[in-house]
Amino acid sequence: MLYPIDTASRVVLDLSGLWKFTIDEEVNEIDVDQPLPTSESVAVPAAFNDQAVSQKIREHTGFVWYERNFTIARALCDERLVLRFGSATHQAWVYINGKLATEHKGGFTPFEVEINDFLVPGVNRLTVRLSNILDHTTLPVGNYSETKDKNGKIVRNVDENFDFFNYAGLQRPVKIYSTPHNYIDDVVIVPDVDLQKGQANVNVSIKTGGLFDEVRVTIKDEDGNEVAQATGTQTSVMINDIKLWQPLNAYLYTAKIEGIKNNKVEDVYEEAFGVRKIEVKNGKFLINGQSFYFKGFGKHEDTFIRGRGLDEAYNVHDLNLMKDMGANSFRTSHYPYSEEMMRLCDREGIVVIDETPAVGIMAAFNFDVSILEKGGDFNDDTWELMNTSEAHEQVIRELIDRDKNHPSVVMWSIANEAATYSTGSREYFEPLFNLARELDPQNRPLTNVTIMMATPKTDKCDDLYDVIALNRYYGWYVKNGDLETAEEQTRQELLEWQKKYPEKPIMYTEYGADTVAGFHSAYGEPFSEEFQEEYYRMNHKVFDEIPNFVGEQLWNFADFQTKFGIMRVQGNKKGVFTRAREPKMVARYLSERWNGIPHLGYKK
Ligand code: GCB
Repeated sequence: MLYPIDTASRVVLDLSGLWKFTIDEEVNEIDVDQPLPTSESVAVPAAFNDQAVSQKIREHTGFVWYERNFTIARALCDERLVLRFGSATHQAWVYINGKLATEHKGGFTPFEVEINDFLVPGVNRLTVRLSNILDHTTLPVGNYSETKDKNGKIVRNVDENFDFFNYAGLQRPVKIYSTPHNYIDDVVIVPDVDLQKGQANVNVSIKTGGLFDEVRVTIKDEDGNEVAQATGTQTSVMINDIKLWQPLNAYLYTAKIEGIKNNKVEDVYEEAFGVRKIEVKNGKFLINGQSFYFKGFGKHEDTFIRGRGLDEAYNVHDLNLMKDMGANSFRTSHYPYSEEMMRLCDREGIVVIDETPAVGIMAAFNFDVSILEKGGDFNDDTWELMNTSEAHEQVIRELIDRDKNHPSVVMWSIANEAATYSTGSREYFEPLFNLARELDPQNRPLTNVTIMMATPKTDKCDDLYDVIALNRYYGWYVKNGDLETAEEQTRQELLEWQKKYPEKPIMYTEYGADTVAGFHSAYGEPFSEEFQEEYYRMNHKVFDEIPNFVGEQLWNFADFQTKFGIMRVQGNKKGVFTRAREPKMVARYLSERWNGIPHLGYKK
């Protein structure tokens, strides 16, 4: 799906700003033919939860309503008009002037609908009903229950099967864009790079709506100079003397696509792309033929007041903090991030592991590896309880469709910490891995980010992963505070993986320790800033001994909000930065380490 941009043939109207808002108490039915009966305001894009200063609203589970009016200028009325949501969390029903225009399930991917037939002259009313319910059919997974209060009213409850706050609402931009009635619908760009010759054969496939006599593709360099041209909807162009997209040294070409009818350019769209080659071989992760070492973070879209709402100032600031520390990459833990962030990463040369919202596919959360050590088949009911295949398939389709052209995306993460050690996991995952391989036009590597219980002995799906990605908490959830034993356990497990799969690169996608900013300890006690640093030093010592260990993405970039629970005080404190992005003590050590490790060619 194309990102909406202004071009010579397209206009984008941004519906960000203040909308009307109400939670649905499910007492009186909301009549979509009437204006929403509320005087509450909410800002879009942002989660609704923290805006209201009301516990009832913040913790509301069920349905909420958004509404605003819009007017289409006369000059655009004859164009094709498309209403597009960057996301709507987690399920949306969209009404225009009281008529249902579209529905969408899944809270982190865009969707759109042509609205011409719904419009009236003058002021139009856009109403959105949203659900933030998560259950065993959705991604992420929630444990859903319903009770009745003393008046017989339904009380809905979601116990999140994951460790982040269930922010919801219209958290990404809502836009209307125009196109001519003959239009460019999608563009797929696949650069086939010959590193020796310094050339790339760039395959460009274009999907159109309506009819063109001809479709023209012009490739421009960063200075706007034309470097190649071709015609056709399935075409390829050769670029000589290529400038590669490199980590932290991005170069973006632009494909200008023109749909021509009666010798007139009717529609124009421009898509930026990078020329780069990703390979996994001999235990290495290669970018442009050189071994890449991942240095960075698991993150969250999580800021004060906005929740998971898009904040481009935070995005720019976060990437600048990363660059300052010598980091080069992050994972979109635990859901697809905004398109604006993906475009920024393309521009900045930040390397991204792009993750689906498949988190919580596990019946019982546990870090206790010992229960598996008895051998034999292990069944924790996950694959009987969970019914997420359909949602998983849908989101793999939508994510790859959305992000397929981004040079920053170097690998897909199919899930975070699913019960891949449990009987039934293989039957669940194999078709999903096959689907992702079939769908990605750039054939990127795939991984599943594994929980501690998925070891070389117990993981039933590990042969499907191109890269072994490990979330490990030796010294924190296991052997808390005992870094000596943790070091041994870390070493032993990494060596076991390397032995089992000598050709697969191994990386950490999570490791960390909750740390209260300002808490110090002469004894390196857990939760102190000293412990956080010692914990990372221990891990890094082991990483550097393992030849096929190709990356360290720690948990987490910043402290973030979670649900309440005895394990969390004002959220998860594993940040290297506080939620306000102030560095904890460990940031200096990490900065020294990472600035000393080259992005490419560290472990040859
Ligand atoms: C994990 C999860 C992550 C949690 C983290 C923690 O394994 O993937 O979502 O936040 O552990 O801090 O417990």
